[in-house]
Amino acid sequence: MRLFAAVLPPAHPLGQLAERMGRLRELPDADRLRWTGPDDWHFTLAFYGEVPEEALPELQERLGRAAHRCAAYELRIAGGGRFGDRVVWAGADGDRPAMRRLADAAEAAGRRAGLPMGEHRPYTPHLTLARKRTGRLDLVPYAAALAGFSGSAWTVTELALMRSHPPAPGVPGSRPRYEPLARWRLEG
Ligand code: 3AM
Repeated sequence: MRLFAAVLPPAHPLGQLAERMGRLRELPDADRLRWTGPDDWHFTLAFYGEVPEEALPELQERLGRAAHRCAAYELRIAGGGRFGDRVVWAGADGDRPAMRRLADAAEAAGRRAGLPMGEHRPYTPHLTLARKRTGRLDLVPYAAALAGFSGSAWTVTELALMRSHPPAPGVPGSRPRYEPLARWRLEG
């Protein structure tokens, strides 16, 4: 099963972001992007890829330990950016060093559980809002429309293990569905 670790923002900041996203969806060519919605929104901490069933108990055990070591922290959804011409995302402000420590701990949990984690990349906290479908599209105006956005702060108190169900093959507009499998309180 396809798994990743994430931070799930609460309803209020998600609603604020949804309101701002209205502006982005009015930009020219917005229909050439595949948009995500508040039900999907999360900050990925670490991506585990396809995890065999038998590796799940150890991954959960390791994630539980990671959450035990990491402290709760303040976060807000703020600003935004793009990954090249592929992805438009909203960013995070607040205790970013604590977010990075949590992401590092989630990545280390995967590695210690024996999962092939790939190379370690610098962590960019982001919440994916849209992905390009096809062709060339300048995403700068979308990122610019998020400049100055700052949602309400909240305290991140949990780490979630998420399952990603792939989109239905051959169904236009079909999106992956995300399901929380387990959550742990941050207790460090
Ligand atoms: O929602 P975001 O974009 O933060 O991009 C994928 C998504 O994160 C990411 O994992 C999350 C759940 O699917 N993802 C998918 N394939 C990936 C890969 N090969 C990946 N991240 C890193 N490497």
